[in-house]
Amino acid sequence: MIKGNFCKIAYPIDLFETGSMPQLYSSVAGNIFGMKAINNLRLEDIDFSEKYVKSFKGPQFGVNGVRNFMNIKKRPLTATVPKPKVGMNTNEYCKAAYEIWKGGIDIVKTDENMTSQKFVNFYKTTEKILNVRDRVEKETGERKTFLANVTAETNEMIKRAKFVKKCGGEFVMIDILTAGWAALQTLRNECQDLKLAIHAHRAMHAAFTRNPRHGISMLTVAKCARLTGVDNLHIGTAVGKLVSPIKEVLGLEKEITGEEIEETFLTDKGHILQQEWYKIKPTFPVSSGGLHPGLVPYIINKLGNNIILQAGGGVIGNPLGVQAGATGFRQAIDATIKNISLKEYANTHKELKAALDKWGYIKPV
Ligand code: CAP
Ligand code: MG
Repeated sequence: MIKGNFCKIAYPIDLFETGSMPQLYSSVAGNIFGMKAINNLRLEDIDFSEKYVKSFKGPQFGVNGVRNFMNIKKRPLTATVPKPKVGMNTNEYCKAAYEIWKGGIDIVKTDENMTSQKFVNFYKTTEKILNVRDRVEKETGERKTFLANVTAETNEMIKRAKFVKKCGGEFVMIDILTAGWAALQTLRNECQDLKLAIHAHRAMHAAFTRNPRHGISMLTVAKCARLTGVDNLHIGTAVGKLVSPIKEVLGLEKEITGEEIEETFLTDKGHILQQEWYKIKPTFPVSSGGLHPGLVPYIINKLGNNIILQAGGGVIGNPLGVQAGATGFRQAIDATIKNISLKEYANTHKELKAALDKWGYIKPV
């Protein structure tokens, strides 16, 4: 079907090797992008057939599974990446993590480019931080978790995932696009046996998702990530520091959490195809990138409670310190859920007040 600048192409299933994400991309997003005959081309979406969907694992835990092991029933989950992104040594990193958890955040996340540099060896840091985690859980009586970034050459990545399990972790994190689909599939298979959940960071996506006239949409990436089996996926904020239009963010949320997606192709709601997800579990949407407490009400009002809210600089940069920063971020979520304005809540919550005095309600431009 061709309509204006859009066309829909149907391929027979036998042209594809089921259960192979790399083969799909080599087929539908391969040489065609380099053809001299075209100036611009954009892959907006793919509608997967039942047979194809069922040839992938999907998330092992999904939204409910993660909520269950974190013992958090309804509110959004909270996460913080210690900043600066790289440069802190293991002790400095663990100290920040202690304060983040202690201040009321559920998840400490690794930054996408912190893997195993010489100042922050993966094995040493993972062992130490999960001990810290155990201590904070005892002190607070709350479940806490660590997203250990295992991104590396594939065999090394699997070794790191096994180590996370050995140290008592629940999660591995992977930069799905820089590691590649095959590496993600291998990790997903391994995590089945290890019973580990997967947090997917999308670093590099904007290199090919950002140009509306050329490349591959984030929707396509997100569908493939859910199909392959990531439990958490970054979807943007609409108000943060990174390009993420609200229409796209809402479309991504719907696609990775829904059971049956209605077609909005060729409408102003976005070029989304119908999709039946069969028994593939929903992936937890992560909203992140330039967030601080003042932006929390906007995001919860738009995306609802079934999200993971991540603030790095917006927690660490609190004038009262890291622990207070974590507390202030939680207070912004508590206030929003209770339907109390941040301004009013800040009268009796000094950590939130300090954050609002610093950042107000500013949306990064
Ligand atoms: C956020 C973040 C994430 C981005 C990625 C960063 O930190 O850790 O990598 O969210 O973008 O390094 O920028 P801050 P996206 O909270 O300090 O901004 O979520 O859109 O994939
Ligand atoms: Mg980051």
